[in-house]
Amino acid sequence: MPIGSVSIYRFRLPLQRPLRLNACWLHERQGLLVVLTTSDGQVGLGECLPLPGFSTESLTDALSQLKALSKTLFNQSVSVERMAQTGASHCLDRTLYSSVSFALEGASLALCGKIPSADALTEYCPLLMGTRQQVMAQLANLSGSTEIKLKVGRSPIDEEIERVHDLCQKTEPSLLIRLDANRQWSFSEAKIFCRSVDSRRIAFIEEPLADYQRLPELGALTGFPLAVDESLQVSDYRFEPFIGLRAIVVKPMLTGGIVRARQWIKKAKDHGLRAIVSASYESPLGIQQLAWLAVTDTPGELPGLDTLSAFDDTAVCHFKECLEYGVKTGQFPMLENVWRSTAAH
Ligand code: OSB
Ligand code: MG
Repeated sequence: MPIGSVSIYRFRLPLQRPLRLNACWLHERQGLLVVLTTSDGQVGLGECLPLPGFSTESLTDALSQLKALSKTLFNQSVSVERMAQTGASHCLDRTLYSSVSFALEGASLALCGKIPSADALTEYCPLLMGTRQQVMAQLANLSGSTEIKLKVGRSPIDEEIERVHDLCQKTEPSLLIRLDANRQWSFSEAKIFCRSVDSRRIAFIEEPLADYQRLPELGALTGFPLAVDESLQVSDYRFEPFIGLRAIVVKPMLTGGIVRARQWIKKAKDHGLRAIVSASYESPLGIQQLAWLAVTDTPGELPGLDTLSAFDDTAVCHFKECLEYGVKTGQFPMLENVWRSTAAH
């Protein structure tokens, strides 16, 4: 089905408290809701939400690209089916920002009836972060998860080792821990860490090394279970399995959109690796689309979608209501309309 019109709305979602992401502090998420209407009047929603400190593009970059695209979107050769199948970059024959692909593909998949509009109910991997006390408090609220994820890499290495020991001791031996150091360690710090932690309790550690190209060397030296995450964002990243590599963590908002993410997932499986769908602090719309992807392409894995709890609850509820009303009426109250374009024919 061809596209009849494109509308873009700007939104803000406040976080409950400032969130530290690598070098920057985030107070709210700002993004774009992209509304595609097909020529027969069906509405599909997608979200464009670059993550400061991680995405290469800014929101302004993404909006300019979306505006520049709208003529191409109305070409007769473009259909939501093709976009959902081959990816937005391929279908529109140009290199798109990751967040732009995510939005166009999310809206197209919804229009093709692939992504259900109700919550794709799924369990996710609980995300623990903060001080030792905060982590223990978060742990007390959990029930029955088979894996949890702990952010490391922010305190001196001995303290991080202590935190992990502590967590191992306070939990059942059957519970596996995913760790994530977001490239904060030197090779020698990572080596000390891998040799001091009981690897039988660790599912994998995501990207421990600042010098990330040395990950295979760390695997060969320690045999510690490892995962790649940020590496998938590098456009010329040449994926090669290596000793120790267990999993690929895929963040569709950052790594080229939903269709590209599906290719990464397939590649991981072909190499006998785990593939984990993971969030980049999307709105409830993006999370629902990621949950659909996880249920469809990585059944049996707990996706890393424990990020909605970082937002203000009331704002999340309002946003959900606004989406529901908008799909029915084409109006999105509380959102600022910043662009609208309609096919000439
Ligand atoms: O490094 O995995 C990360 C969220 C935003 C940016 C980077 C990361 C994350 C997460 C998401 O950790 C939650 C998860 O993967 O479980
Ligand atoms: Mg990570």
